Amino acid sequence: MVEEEIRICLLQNGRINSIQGLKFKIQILAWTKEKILKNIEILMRSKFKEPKEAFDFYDEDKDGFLTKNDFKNLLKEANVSILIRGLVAEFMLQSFDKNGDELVDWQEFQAAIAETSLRK
Ligand SMILES: [Ca+2]
Ligand SMILES: [Ca+2]
Repeated sequence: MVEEEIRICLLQNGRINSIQGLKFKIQILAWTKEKILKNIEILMRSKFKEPKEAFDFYDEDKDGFLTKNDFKNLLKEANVSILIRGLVAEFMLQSFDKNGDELVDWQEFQAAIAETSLRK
């Protein structure tokens, strides 16, 4: 699924509050995992020397945790459309966050990154 198709789906569906919307959300999440991680990987490779540098950069308040908003900033730089950025940020937060505190610490971030080919 390409970004343009998602855009069209969004326009057709309007609000995501129905079964149709739920199906659509699942489609996005499936698309997200491969495509978004790839985009992030490219972003990280071009902008940062190592994942820790990226983590520290997006941890704006330097408290050692990434929030949903931090992920939105990351996705913005990874050229993810603003239409799906919130949804994707939510998805990333939920899939990276292992202890359920709605925050992603360095350990969790590192573990998530290790699943991609970003490994050094
Ligand atoms: Ca933070
Ligand atoms: Ca966490």
